[in-house]
Amino acid sequence: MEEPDKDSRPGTRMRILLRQLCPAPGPAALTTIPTSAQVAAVNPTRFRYTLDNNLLTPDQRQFYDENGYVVIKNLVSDEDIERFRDEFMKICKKEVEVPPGLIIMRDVAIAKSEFVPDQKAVTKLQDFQEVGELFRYCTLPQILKYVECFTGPNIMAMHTMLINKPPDSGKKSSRHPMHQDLHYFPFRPADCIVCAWTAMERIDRSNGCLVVLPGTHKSSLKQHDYPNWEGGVNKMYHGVRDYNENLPRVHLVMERGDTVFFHPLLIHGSGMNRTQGFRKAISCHYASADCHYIDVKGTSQENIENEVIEIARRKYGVEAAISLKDVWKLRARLVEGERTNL
Ligand SMILES: O=C(O)CCC(=O)C(=O)O
Repeated sequence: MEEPDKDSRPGTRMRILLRQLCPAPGPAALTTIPTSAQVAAVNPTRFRYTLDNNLLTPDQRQFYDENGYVVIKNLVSDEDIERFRDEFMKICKKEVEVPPGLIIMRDVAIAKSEFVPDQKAVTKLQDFQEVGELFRYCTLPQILKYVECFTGPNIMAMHTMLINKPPDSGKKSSRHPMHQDLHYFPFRPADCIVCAWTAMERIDRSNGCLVVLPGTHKSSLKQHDYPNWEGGVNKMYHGVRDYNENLPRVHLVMERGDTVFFHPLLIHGSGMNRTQGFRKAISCHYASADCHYIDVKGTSQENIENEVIEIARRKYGVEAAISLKDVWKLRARLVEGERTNL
């Protein structure tokens, strides 16, 4: 006999339905806003942002609702982290063949210096969905169990990164400007998207930990641009144009294996790496497969759309019209449940 679909649990279905009806506010939110009667009818729990699969405690759910992030200690084993690190080093040293979709990014301060085939030249690997050894991160059962609390049971891995923050060259370009990840995403609703970010070593203020502005996930998507930094800014590192700089900041000090799950509207960034080591973290943005693509033309996201399409054209030598949705459809991978939409 077929097992009943987890999605058919009334609570789960209702929350997903509610999120389809109720996108995060913002210029690019295109679906209809429910009436208060609809909300009351389909919102049976007191938590807006999480589903219950007996994993997050009520306190953790409350914390996420209020702050937009939750840190889970010691979620990824040393052994797995060593494997990710080994694969990363092999890619840097060109010891393995890499798939065409992988983007290898360099720090602006290093990009123009003499090329050395090791990690010094690489600041970030992006879109590693075809690198099996790294993509294992996105399929780790203990991560997916948490992800399900945010996305429901049909889970897509949408965007993957291994960030290798280099020692700052003195130009402060190792910083990551404060931003909302939703700026990069042409899919909604925002509440069905979550980032898992795992520290691959102890990360604190000395080597550039994540900095978050708690509660900003409740705000709308803001205009992003390249910040006007004297020492240069890395490619695609857009920052929020205006935000209240007086809002309290939290520096997330994390040990190796600790994982933070955060909402795509949470304003966050990371500081300079003042040490001589390369600070590593691995991350994946997940979304419910029930999300839908939106057209970002005419919205604040048009600038990133143009940039991403230009990069994809150059990378694949595509002359024909290619849309942002095409790029994302190519990246996206089902990791659990059914590929219903995305
Ligand atoms: O790992 C970091 O330094 C920040 C990463 C980040 O926020 C991003 O790439 O969106």
